[in-house]
Amino acid sequence: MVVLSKPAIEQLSIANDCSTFLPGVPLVDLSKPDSKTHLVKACEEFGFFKVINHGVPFEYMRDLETEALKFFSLPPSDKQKAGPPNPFGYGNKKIGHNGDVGWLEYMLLNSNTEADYHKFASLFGEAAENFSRVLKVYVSAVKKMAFEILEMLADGLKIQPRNVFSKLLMDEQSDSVFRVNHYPPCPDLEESNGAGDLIGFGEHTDPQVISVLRSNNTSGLQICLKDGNWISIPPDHNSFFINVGDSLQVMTNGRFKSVRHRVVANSSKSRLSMIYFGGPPLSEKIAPLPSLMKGEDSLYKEFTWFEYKKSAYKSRLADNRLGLFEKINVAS
Ligand code: GA4
Repeated sequence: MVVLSKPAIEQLSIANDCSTFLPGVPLVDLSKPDSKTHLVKACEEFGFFKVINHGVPFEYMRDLETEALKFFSLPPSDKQKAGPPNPFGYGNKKIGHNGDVGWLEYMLLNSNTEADYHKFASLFGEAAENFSRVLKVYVSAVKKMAFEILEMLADGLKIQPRNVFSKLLMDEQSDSVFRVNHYPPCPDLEESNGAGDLIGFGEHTDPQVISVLRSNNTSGLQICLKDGNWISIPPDHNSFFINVGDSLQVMTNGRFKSVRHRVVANSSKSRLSMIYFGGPPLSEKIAPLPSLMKGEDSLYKEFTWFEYKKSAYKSRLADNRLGLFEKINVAS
């Protein structure tokens, strides 16, 4: 990672220092029989929750973290062999193509084709075999957990078939992404003396159906509550944090909230997060499920995931991407 000079740091935005620590974020124990009710409530209230007893062995997380850290410690010229993220590859500070920047470096992979892992790993010689192997093991375990959560959500909402959400991610053509973010420590933050937090990854909502995040024990993740206040999420390397994405908000006609979130940089510790973004096939029509409408008007115009993605890639990170697809319902 190249260390930024002072003026470069100043180009990055500062989050207004309005974050508070609230221990009230939903925690769902997946092994409990009543967890589906808690999952639904968490998606309605926060669009975000933490899961424990998720069934993913800790070694899977630890092994991938070790391999990812090895990758990020390579010289910049080696990491750049993966190519700029277009949409997959290695990125440093620049996020998307419309001028967003953050205090991080990252890799983006197509999580639906193992071939992509091999292609990525093969750029780094023999040692990369391990990377590709642990990535495959981790991603398939996390996907399995995501499918299960989506099926429990369908049960909790009392809709059928129970794979109504999970089938989108299970589809061979599912457009899912895997991201590993490395936020190096930012020592200059100490000098800013409470002036605010440097943005590691700017505020945004995730466009997909569901996102599954696991990080090391370094803080940084914050979510925005319904009242507009930001809260810091205490890290927990044994657990997963789940976000509702824009597509799930639409499918539930706004009943579930796609959570706005961001990451602030840390002055002394590096943060490593790995995120699976479960998305539908490109041709999939995204619209509120009739079984959830119960006489309500649809809040959204129907669109395909391809159309949504195309418009998302033209947007800035903080934009309200769903705005373009909202229906103006005229009361009769
Ligand atoms: C946010 C969620 C995922 O990280 C991501 C991001 C993508 C990217 O980094 O290339 C986007 C962003 C994300 C939404 C708006 C566009 C696209 C950067 C950006 C400015 C991989 C995704 O799918 O959408």
